[in-house]
Amino acid sequence: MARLIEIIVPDIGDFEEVDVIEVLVEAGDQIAAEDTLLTLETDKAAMEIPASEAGLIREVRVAVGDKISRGDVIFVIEAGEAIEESSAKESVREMEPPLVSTETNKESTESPSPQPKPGRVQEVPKKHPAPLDATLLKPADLPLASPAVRRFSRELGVDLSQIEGSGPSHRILKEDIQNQVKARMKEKLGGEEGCGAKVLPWPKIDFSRFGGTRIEALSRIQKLSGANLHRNWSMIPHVTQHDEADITDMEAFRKESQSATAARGAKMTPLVFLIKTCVAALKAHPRFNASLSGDGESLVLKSYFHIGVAVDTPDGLLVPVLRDCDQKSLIDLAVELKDLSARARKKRLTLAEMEGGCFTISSLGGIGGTAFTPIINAPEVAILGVSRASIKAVYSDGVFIPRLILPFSLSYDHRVIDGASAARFTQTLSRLLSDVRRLLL
Ligand code: CAO
Repeated sequence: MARLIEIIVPDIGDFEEVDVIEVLVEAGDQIAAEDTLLTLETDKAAMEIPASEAGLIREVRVAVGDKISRGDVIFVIEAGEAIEESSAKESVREMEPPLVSTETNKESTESPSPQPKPGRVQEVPKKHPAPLDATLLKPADLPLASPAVRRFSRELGVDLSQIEGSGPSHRILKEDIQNQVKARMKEKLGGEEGCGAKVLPWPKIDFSRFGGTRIEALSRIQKLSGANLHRNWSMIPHVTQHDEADITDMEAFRKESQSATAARGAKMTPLVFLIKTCVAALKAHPRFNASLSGDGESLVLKSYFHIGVAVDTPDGLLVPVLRDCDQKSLIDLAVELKDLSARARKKRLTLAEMEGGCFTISSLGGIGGTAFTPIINAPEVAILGVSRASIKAVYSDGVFIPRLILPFSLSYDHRVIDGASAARFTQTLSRLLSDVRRLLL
């Protein structure tokens, strides 16, 4: 059984003409007991006014900026059975029966009020229960600021809860709001310190204006690796050190070892030697076999040697990891590489086979090119890009001799590795590749 009840401002102490700074409900809202209806503000404090009964808001007779005093009607609510049971209180004004009728309701206020449903609204009895109880008034959980400052923040759309006040007891001052707005604008423009550099929105272009087009969706792997590459490229300060190695002797040995490798169904490629060489270089330069801690405060140095190898698949790039490469022979590694790359291309790798890497090798040597800048595979701190070996004339003892030269490029995280260390690392690689017997030492 529903009843219409006018909610009036209770005794809020010695205050008259108090500012309404927030109205949190509107006509048609269903409210529960103790839901905050509005926030008032005096010169000294802000107060929330909660409902003491559940019901349906039929009329809102107050708006932000209004000044209200004790006895002013602020809401009309339609309460249910529960209301009848509670005791009558003086903060509820008796309503005349016409207010119950729809027509009278319409005239009584400009704010739209939901039509009472036939049969739901009853005649109003002489005394009403109180939906608003002055004892429920509570200080609003608002940051300390004067009404003028609050008004100013509302005008500029600044959320006071985001501001640390610089006044006494962290009171928010007008200057704090101005500084917040300035900081936000600077942020949007890229900041003064960024020389005005800002990230422009991605260009939206209708390419069909210039000729025929066709849409091809990215594969799931491309999307996943794209997101990783984007993060790594934009978050890691990359530097790439280019170097080369004379692999003439290594190439002779590689060819010699081919039949033994073939006997196990695999192929001995320069990449297999590179895996072993990288392990030796990581042992000599432990900072390359490390990861930055999440907070960037320390390095996690690893004493295991798991090498990731970038594999080009029809669906995108995958990086299976060969574990404990320090404990495996060249032929073992060749066999494992063949298996992992074949399964990568058939989408048969498990997640476990793609994690735990210490260092990655990306070899484009089978395809071509003289140098490139590989992107570090976070949380690793370096990656080796390998290009195609070719015969070059090398000046030695007064003559030019033909040698097979392998170009490679080391990208490293400059937060962890400095340039001199990177040059030393690539020189170690170069020395080892030039004389692979050293790997046995
Ligand atoms: N210089 C000259 N020849 C090279 C070479 C090099 N650096 N590296 C490989 N070769 C030769 C091999 O010896 C092989 O020769 P044969 O056909 O005469 O035997 C041929 O090139 C093809 O090698 P491969 O590609 O089959 O084998 P691999 O061990 O070198 O590489 C794999 C295996 C899986 C890494 C490779 O197939 C692959 O997918 N590479 C692409 C990686 C990639 O896309 N990286 C870019 C990522 S973005 O950073």
